[in-house]
Amino acid sequence: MTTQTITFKVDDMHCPSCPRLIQLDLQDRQGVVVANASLDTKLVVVEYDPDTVSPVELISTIKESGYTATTI
Ligand SMILES: [Cu+2]
Repeated sequence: MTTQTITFKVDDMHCPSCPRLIQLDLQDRQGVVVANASLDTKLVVVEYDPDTVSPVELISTIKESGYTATTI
């Protein structure tokens, strides 16, 4: 499996629960290897298997958690 890494900007993270929730929901998604969200930088870094999940689906997952992700 060759993984890829993508970084999203999520400006509406506002407290320490936000990155935790985003990480947990992403890691529940099939194809996500590692998700790291930072409240300080408002960045979410996701390592994923491009054969299983797409960047658009990752954005949808973050949206389902209640946040808006933009590609940077
Ligand atoms: Cu929060």
